[in-house]
Amino acid sequence: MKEILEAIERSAIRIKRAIDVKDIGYSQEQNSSGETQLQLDIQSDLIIEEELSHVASVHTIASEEKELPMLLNEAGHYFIAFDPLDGSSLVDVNLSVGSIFGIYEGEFIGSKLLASCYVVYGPRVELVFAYEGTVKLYLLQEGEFEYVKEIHLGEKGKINAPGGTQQFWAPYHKAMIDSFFAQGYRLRYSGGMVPDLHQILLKGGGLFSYPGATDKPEGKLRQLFEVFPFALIFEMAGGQAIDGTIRVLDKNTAHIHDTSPCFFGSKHEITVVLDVYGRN
Ligand code: P6P
Repeated sequence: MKEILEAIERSAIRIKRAIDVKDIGYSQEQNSSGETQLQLDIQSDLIIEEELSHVASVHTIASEEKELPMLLNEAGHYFIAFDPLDGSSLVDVNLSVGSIFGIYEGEFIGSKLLASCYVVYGPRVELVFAYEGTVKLYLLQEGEFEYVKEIHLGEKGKINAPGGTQQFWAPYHKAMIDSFFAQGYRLRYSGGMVPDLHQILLKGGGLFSYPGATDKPEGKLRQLFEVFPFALIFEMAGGQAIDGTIRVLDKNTAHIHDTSPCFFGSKHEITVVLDVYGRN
Protein backbone atom coordinates (compact mmCIF):
# COMPACT_ATOMS: atom_id res chain seq x y z
CA MET A 1 0.00 0.00 0.00
CA LYS A 2 2.94 2.34 0.69
CA GLU A 3 4.09 2.12 -2.94
CA ILE A 4 0.60 3.04 -4.13
CA LEU A 5 0.47 6.10 -1.87
CA GLU A 6 3.91 7.15 -3.13
CA ALA A 7 2.77 6.76 -6.75
CA ILE A 8 -0.28 8.92 -5.99
CA GLU A 9 1.96 11.54 -4.40
CA ARG A 10 4.22 11.61 -7.50
CA SER A 11 1.12 11.87 -9.71
CA ALA A 12 -0.25 14.76 -7.64
CA ILE A 13 2.96 16.76 -7.98
CA ARG A 14 3.00 16.23 -11.76
CA ILE A 15 -0.73 17.06 -12.10
CA LYS A 16 -0.32 20.24 -10.06
CA ARG A 17 2.48 21.27 -12.45
CA ALA A 18 0.21 20.56 -15.44
CA ILE A 19 -2.63 22.59 -13.91
CA ASP A 20 -0.30 25.55 -13.40
CA VAL A 21 0.97 25.61 -16.97
CA LYS A 22 -1.11 23.36 -19.24
CA ASP A 23 -3.35 24.66 -21.98
CA ILE A 24 -6.83 24.24 -20.51
CA GLY A 25 -8.49 23.93 -23.87
CA TYR A 26 -11.00 21.25 -24.69
CA SER A 27 -10.01 18.12 -26.60
CA GLN A 28 -12.06 16.63 -29.44
CA GLU A 29 -12.73 13.60 -27.22
CA GLN A 30 -15.59 12.70 -24.89
CA ASN A 31 -15.38 10.44 -21.83
CA SER A 32 -17.67 7.48 -21.21
CA SER A 33 -20.15 9.79 -19.54
CA GLY A 34 -20.37 11.89 -22.69
CA GLU A 35 -18.49 14.81 -21.13
CA THR A 36 -16.08 16.67 -23.41
CA GLN A 37 -12.59 16.07 -22.11
CA LEU A 38 -10.20 18.89 -21.26
CA GLN A 39 -6.60 18.45 -22.35
CA LEU A 40 -5.92 18.45 -18.61
CA ASP A 41 -8.28 15.50 -18.04
CA ILE A 42 -6.34 13.45 -20.57
CA GLN A 43 -2.96 14.64 -19.30
CA SER A 44 -3.86 13.83 -15.67
CA ASP A 45 -5.17 10.40 -16.67
CA LEU A 46 -1.92 9.56 -18.47
CA ILE A 47 0.20 10.74 -15.54
CA ILE A 48 -1.61 8.49 -13.08
CA GLU A 49 -1.59 5.52 -15.46
CA GLU A 50 2.16 5.91 -15.91
CA GLU A 51 2.93 6.23 -12.20
CA LEU A 52 0.73 3.25 -11.22
CA SER A 53 2.21 1.12 -14.02
CA HIS A 54 5.47 1.06 -12.02
CA VAL A 55 3.78 -0.43 -8.91
CA ALA A 56 4.01 -4.26 -8.98
CA SER A 57 1.09 -4.76 -6.58
CA VAL A 58 -1.41 -3.09 -8.92
CA HIS A 59 -3.37 -5.62 -11.01
CA THR A 60 -5.90 -3.45 -12.85
CA ILE A 61 -6.77 0.23 -13.10
CA ALA A 62 -10.05 1.87 -14.12
CA SER A 63 -10.26 5.56 -14.94
CA GLU A 64 -13.32 7.76 -15.18
CA GLU A 65 -11.74 9.04 -18.41
CA LYS A 66 -11.57 5.59 -20.04
CA GLU A 67 -14.40 3.28 -21.13
CA LEU A 68 -12.76 0.04 -19.96
CA PRO A 69 -10.45 -1.10 -17.16
CA MET A 70 -6.77 -1.71 -18.01
CA LEU A 71 -4.75 -4.74 -16.85
CA LEU A 72 -1.31 -3.66 -15.62
CA ASN A 73 0.12 -6.75 -13.89
CA GLU A 74 -1.42 -10.25 -13.60
CA ALA A 75 0.62 -10.83 -10.43
CA GLY A 76 -0.77 -7.74 -8.69
CA HIS A 77 -3.81 -7.80 -6.42
CA TYR A 78 -4.95 -4.19 -6.00
CA PHE A 79 -7.62 -2.83 -8.35
CA ILE A 80 -7.46 0.98 -8.45
CA ALA A 81 -10.32 3.14 -9.71
CA PHE A 82 -9.64 6.84 -10.08
CA ASP A 83 -11.06 10.14 -11.28
CA PRO A 84 -7.90 11.87 -12.53
CA LEU A 85 -9.14 15.45 -12.29
CA ASP A 86 -12.60 15.76 -10.82
CA GLY A 87 -14.32 19.07 -11.50
CA SER A 88 -11.72 19.95 -14.14
CA SER A 89 -14.06 22.48 -15.77
CA LEU A 90 -13.53 24.64 -12.66
CA VAL A 91 -9.83 25.13 -13.50
CA ASP A 92 -10.61 27.90 -16.00
CA VAL A 93 -12.33 29.92 -13.25
CA ASN A 94 -9.48 29.15 -10.85
CA LEU A 95 -11.52 27.13 -8.34
CA SER A 96 -10.14 24.09 -6.52
CA VAL A 97 -10.24 20.67 -8.20
CA GLY A 98 -9.11 17.21 -7.16
CA SER A 99 -8.03 13.64 -7.93
CA ILE A 100 -9.86 10.72 -6.31
CA PHE A 101 -8.62 7.13 -5.85
CA GLY A 102 -10.33 3.96 -4.62
CA ILE A 103 -8.02 1.01 -3.87
CA TYR A 104 -9.99 -2.27 -4.10
CA GLU A 105 -8.92 -5.81 -3.15
CA GLY A 106 -9.28 -8.12 -6.14
CA GLU A 107 -12.38 -6.58 -7.76
CA PHE A 108 -14.26 -3.33 -8.29
CA ILE A 109 -17.08 -3.62 -5.76
CA GLY A 110 -17.89 -1.47 -2.71
CA SER A 111 -17.40 -4.26 -0.19
CA LYS A 112 -13.83 -4.78 -1.45
CA LEU A 113 -12.75 -1.15 -1.05
CA LEU A 114 -9.67 -1.27 1.16
CA ALA A 115 -8.40 2.31 1.07
CA SER A 116 -9.25 5.70 -0.41
CA CYS A 117 -7.25 8.78 -1.26
CA TYR A 118 -7.94 12.20 -2.68
CA VAL A 119 -5.80 15.20 -3.57
CA VAL A 120 -7.09 18.80 -3.47
CA TYR A 121 -5.39 21.24 -5.88
CA GLY A 122 -6.26 24.60 -4.32
CA PRO A 123 -4.31 27.50 -2.77
CA ARG A 124 -2.30 24.60 -1.28
CA VAL A 125 -2.05 20.96 -2.36
CA GLU A 126 -3.38 18.60 0.28
CA LEU A 127 -3.80 14.83 0.29
CA VAL A 128 -6.13 12.70 2.42
CA PHE A 129 -5.57 8.95 2.83
CA ALA A 130 -8.05 6.61 4.55
CA TYR A 131 -6.85 3.11 5.45
CA GLU A 132 -7.23 0.66 8.33
CA GLY A 133 -9.75 2.86 10.17
CA THR A 134 -7.90 6.17 10.16
CA VAL A 135 -8.11 9.23 7.89
CA LYS A 136 -4.87 11.18 7.62
CA LEU A 137 -4.27 14.66 6.18
CA TYR A 138 -1.00 15.58 4.42
CA LEU A 139 0.21 18.96 3.07
CA LEU A 140 2.59 19.36 0.11
CA GLN A 141 5.58 21.41 1.27
CA GLU A 142 8.74 21.83 -0.82
CA GLY A 143 8.05 18.74 -2.93
CA GLU A 144 7.15 16.43 -0.01
CA PHE A 145 3.76 15.50 1.51
CA GLU A 146 4.09 16.19 5.24
CA TYR A 147 1.70 14.55 7.73
CA VAL A 148 -0.56 17.11 9.42
CA LYS A 149 -3.23 15.34 11.49
CA GLU A 150 -6.00 12.74 11.67
CA ILE A 151 -9.46 13.84 10.48
CA HIS A 152 -12.54 13.21 12.65
CA LEU A 153 -16.13 14.29 11.97
CA GLY A 154 -18.34 15.69 14.73
CA GLU A 155 -21.73 14.12 15.49
CA LYS A 156 -23.42 17.16 13.91
CA GLY A 157 -22.08 19.86 11.61
CA LYS A 158 -22.91 23.31 10.25
CA ILE A 159 -22.38 22.97 6.47
CA ASN A 160 -25.00 22.09 3.86
CA ALA A 161 -23.68 21.30 0.35
CA PRO A 162 -26.74 20.58 -1.86
CA GLY A 163 -25.79 19.19 -5.30
CA GLY A 164 -27.89 18.69 -8.38
CA THR A 165 -30.43 20.86 -10.18
CA GLN A 166 -33.08 22.11 -7.76
CA GLN A 167 -35.88 22.16 -10.36
CA PHE A 168 -35.51 18.37 -10.71
CA TRP A 169 -35.37 17.55 -6.97
CA ALA A 170 -38.19 15.61 -5.31
CA PRO A 171 -40.36 17.98 -3.23
CA TYR A 172 -39.45 16.10 -0.01
CA HIS A 173 -35.72 16.49 -0.84
CA LYS A 174 -36.11 20.24 -1.36
CA ALA A 175 -38.05 20.56 1.91
CA MET A 176 -35.28 18.65 3.72
CA ILE A 177 -32.52 20.85 2.24
CA ASP A 178 -34.49 23.99 3.15
CA SER A 179 -35.01 22.69 6.69
CA PHE A 180 -31.25 22.52 7.25
CA PHE A 181 -30.88 26.13 6.09
CA ALA A 182 -33.78 27.15 8.38
CA GLN A 183 -31.74 25.67 11.26
CA GLY A 184 -28.80 27.92 10.37
CA TYR A 185 -26.63 25.57 8.28
CA ARG A 186 -24.26 27.47 5.96
CA LEU A 187 -24.40 26.96 2.18
CA ARG A 188 -20.98 25.76 0.97
CA TYR A 189 -21.07 24.43 -2.62
CA SER A 190 -18.49 25.09 -5.35
CA GLY A 191 -19.49 22.37 -7.83
CA GLY A 192 -16.25 20.54 -7.12
CA MET A 193 -16.90 17.33 -5.18
CA VAL A 194 -13.37 17.12 -3.77
CA PRO A 195 -13.09 20.62 -2.24
CA ASP A 196 -16.78 20.54 -1.18
CA LEU A 197 -16.33 17.30 0.75
CA HIS A 198 -12.86 18.30 1.99
CA GLN A 199 -14.40 21.39 3.56
CA ILE A 200 -17.03 19.32 5.42
CA LEU A 201 -14.36 16.89 6.65
CA LEU A 202 -12.05 19.66 7.89
CA LYS A 203 -14.77 21.93 9.30
CA GLY A 204 -16.18 19.22 11.52
CA GLY A 205 -19.18 18.02 9.57
CA GLY A 206 -22.49 18.68 7.86
CA LEU A 207 -24.13 17.21 4.78
CA PHE A 208 -23.16 16.87 1.11
CA SER A 209 -25.96 15.57 -1.08
CA TYR A 210 -26.26 14.65 -4.74
CA PRO A 211 -29.66 12.93 -4.89
CA GLY A 212 -31.47 11.01 -7.55
CA ALA A 213 -33.79 13.41 -9.36
CA THR A 214 -36.10 13.41 -12.37
CA ASP A 215 -33.21 14.39 -14.69
CA LYS A 216 -30.79 11.87 -13.17
CA PRO A 217 -32.69 9.14 -11.27
CA GLU A 218 -29.42 7.38 -10.34
CA GLY A 219 -27.62 10.63 -9.53
CA LYS A 220 -24.55 11.98 -11.36
CA LEU A 221 -21.56 10.88 -9.28
CA ARG A 222 -19.82 7.61 -10.20
CA GLN A 223 -19.78 4.75 -7.74
CA LEU A 224 -16.26 3.40 -8.18
CA PHE A 225 -14.33 6.62 -8.86
CA GLU A 226 -16.13 9.15 -6.63
CA VAL A 227 -18.91 7.86 -4.35
CA PHE A 228 -17.30 4.73 -2.85
CA PRO A 229 -13.88 6.33 -2.12
CA PHE A 230 -15.50 9.24 -0.27
CA ALA A 231 -17.92 6.88 1.48
CA LEU A 232 -15.00 4.97 3.01
CA ILE A 233 -13.33 8.24 4.05
CA PHE A 234 -16.50 9.57 5.72
CA GLU A 235 -17.13 6.27 7.53
CA MET A 236 -13.53 6.04 8.79
CA ALA A 237 -13.78 9.68 9.93
CA GLY A 238 -16.85 8.84 12.04
CA GLY A 239 -19.59 9.83 9.57
CA GLN A 240 -21.83 7.93 7.17
CA ALA A 241 -22.51 7.64 3.44
CA ILE A 242 -25.86 6.45 2.05
CA ASP A 243 -27.88 6.57 -1.17
CA GLY A 244 -30.93 7.78 0.72
CA THR A 245 -31.84 4.40 2.14
CA ILE A 246 -28.81 2.07 2.29
CA ARG A 247 -25.06 2.35 2.91
CA VAL A 248 -23.51 3.13 -0.49
CA LEU A 249 -20.67 0.65 0.05
CA ASP A 250 -23.29 -2.12 0.20
CA LYS A 251 -24.57 -1.28 -3.30
CA ASN A 252 -24.04 -3.56 -6.27
CA THR A 253 -22.05 -2.27 -9.23
CA ALA A 254 -23.15 -3.64 -12.60
CA HIS A 255 -20.87 -1.46 -14.77
CA ILE A 256 -17.70 0.41 -13.85
CA HIS A 257 -19.31 3.74 -14.82
CA ASP A 258 -22.45 3.24 -12.72
CA THR A 259 -23.56 6.24 -10.67
CA SER A 260 -25.40 6.45 -7.37
CA PRO A 261 -27.41 9.03 -5.45
CA CYS A 262 -25.22 9.95 -2.48
CA PHE A 263 -25.38 11.64 0.92
CA PHE A 264 -22.14 12.09 2.87
CA GLY A 265 -22.24 13.54 6.36
CA SER A 266 -22.09 13.51 10.11
CA LYS A 267 -24.29 10.99 11.89
CA HIS A 268 -27.01 13.50 12.83
CA GLU A 269 -27.54 14.76 9.27
CA ILE A 270 -27.56 11.24 7.80
CA THR A 271 -30.18 10.21 10.37
CA VAL A 272 -32.37 13.07 9.10
CA VAL A 273 -31.90 11.91 5.48
CA LEU A 274 -32.79 8.30 6.39
CA ASP A 275 -35.94 9.53 8.17
CA VAL A 276 -37.07 11.77 5.28
CA TYR A 277 -36.30 9.22 2.54
CA GLY A 278 -37.74 6.41 4.63
CA ARG A 279 -41.07 8.23 4.78
CA ASN A 280 -41.30 9.06 1.01
P1 P6P B 1 -23.58 19.88 -10.52
C1 P6P B 1 -17.98 17.94 -11.27
O1 P6P B 1 -18.41 17.96 -12.63
C2 P6P B 1 -18.79 16.87 -10.56
O2 P6P B 1 -18.56 15.64 -11.17
C3 P6P B 1 -18.43 16.82 -9.08
O3 P6P B 1 -17.13 17.21 -8.84
C4 P6P B 1 -19.43 17.77 -8.45
O4 P6P B 1 -19.77 17.44 -7.11
C5 P6P B 1 -20.64 17.64 -9.36
O5 P6P B 1 -20.17 17.20 -10.64
C6 P6P B 1 -21.36 18.95 -9.54
O6 P6P B 1 -22.50 18.69 -10.31
O7 P6P B 1 -24.71 19.20 -11.27
O8 P6P B 1 -24.02 20.34 -9.13
O9 P6P B 1 -22.87 20.95 -11.26
